[in-house]
Amino acid sequence: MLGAGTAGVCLLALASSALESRAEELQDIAEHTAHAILRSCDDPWEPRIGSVFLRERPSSEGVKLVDLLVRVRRGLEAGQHALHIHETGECSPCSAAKGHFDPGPNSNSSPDGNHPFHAGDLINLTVDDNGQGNLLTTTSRVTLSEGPLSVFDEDGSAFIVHVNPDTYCPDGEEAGCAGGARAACGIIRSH
Ligand SMILES: [Cu+2]
Repeated sequence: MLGAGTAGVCLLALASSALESRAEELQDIAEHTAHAILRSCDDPWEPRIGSVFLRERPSSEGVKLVDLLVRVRRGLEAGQHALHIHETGECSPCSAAKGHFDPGPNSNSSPDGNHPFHAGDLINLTVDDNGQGNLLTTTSRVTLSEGPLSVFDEDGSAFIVHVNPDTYCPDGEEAGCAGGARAACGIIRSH
């Protein structure tokens, strides 16, 4: 028969192994965070106009989900703005971010050509009359951790906020349907 002391030790061992696995889980999550500082495309010397925080977490099925918290504080006109992950981690100039992030065997990063089917396509960001915009959204199309959908591929990735809203191109290929000119850019950096 086990004494009270042995049971206590067992409980302690259980509790500490649960704690350890929780700590590992948290560390895992913490390893997969990233951020981007958004800067104006018109004036690259303009200080940051906003930021994006990214966090990868597993869904209940173990699918990798990435939460994105976008905050804009100034520099953008009121209204809706297309927001995408673009395929290259370069913002000088904003066109250096190239097309929409779309890895994979059938990759087609053409902004209007394969929209809204790119892996990097997101939803519109709304900016209010005070120039403030906040968006919390989740995507399963990209990952921060290693893998075929990782934004941290050889040449990295960047966020682009566009001047106009994304219409999601319901009529197929149509110039400007993915938001037109580029308003802001931010290189995605891992923590
Ligand atoms: Cu874009």
